[in-house]
Amino acid sequence: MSRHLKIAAAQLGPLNLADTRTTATKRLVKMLRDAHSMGAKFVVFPELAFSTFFPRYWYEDQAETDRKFYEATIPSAETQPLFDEAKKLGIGFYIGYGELTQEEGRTRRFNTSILVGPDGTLVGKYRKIHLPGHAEHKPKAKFQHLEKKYFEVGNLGFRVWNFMDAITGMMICNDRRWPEAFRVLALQGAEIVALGFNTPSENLDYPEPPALRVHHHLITAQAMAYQNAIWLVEAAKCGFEDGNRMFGHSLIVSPTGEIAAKSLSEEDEVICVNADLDLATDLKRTVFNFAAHRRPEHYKLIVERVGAEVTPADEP
Ligand code: CDV
Repeated sequence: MSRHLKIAAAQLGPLNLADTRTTATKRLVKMLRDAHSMGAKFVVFPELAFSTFFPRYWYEDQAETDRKFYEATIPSAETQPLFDEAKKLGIGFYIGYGELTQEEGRTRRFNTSILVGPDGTLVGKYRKIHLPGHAEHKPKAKFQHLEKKYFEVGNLGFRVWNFMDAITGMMICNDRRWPEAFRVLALQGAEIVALGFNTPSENLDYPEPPALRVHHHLITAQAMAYQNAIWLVEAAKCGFEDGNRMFGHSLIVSPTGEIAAKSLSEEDEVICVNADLDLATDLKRTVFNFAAHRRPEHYKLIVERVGAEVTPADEP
């Protein structure tokens, strides 16, 4: 008898600057109930799920951003209803938020996600490691991508937890483009990887066709799921946030690399799959039997070198 877990991705449509945490939380609670009615036991919500995607804006006043966009406590009075409802329904969840914390004697800010168990306990925390974008103001650009200004690089590493009888890891948005991150989770036995994202439909740096951006999102999700024999659950925040479009395409990908469910809208939408956690067994026993086939002695450059350097071999 194979093990199953009903998993949902709860995609959030746009949150505008004027929307409050309370508004966001109401919509998250509504989707939690929708997921429950589909039989879901584990729900994945997006990155930075309680506010608009604020790294697109330049703010001079850090105190203002701290107040508007970061959570000093999770849950807070405004976000508590989500945690209460999940506990009442017996649902475990992943959610992303801007974390404001006092550590090492100073104020620190991270782009964070947590795993909350169906009994309401905090099971795991992840702080985003691959921060895209820039730290400096680009006044001529159509919009900003200031994750390097607003967050520090995560300091908790890529870890997994025993969560709802499945070995589960977390990532956030841009991490999904980095194979190294997936492999580090897979080497710890990950069966599920949960990830929330906010991806602008337009490229800030050059005029890339929006369809190509979706294509890259889909091929990386399918490749990472297959090459690591994991269930991959990715939930978007999307639609037009004060006129700034982000794509949807939330998805659940099986360890065989097949898209088991995908959202159709750029609004609040829940997708759900009864995931067979044992579907990866044959892959892990054969082609992706890491212990039998990996050759880390030939992968040393992966950890020794950060940027690419042209270093041709000097012999045939
Ligand atoms: N929130 C993100 O990390 N977004 C990036 C964009 C900037 C490319 C992403 O990888 O989707």
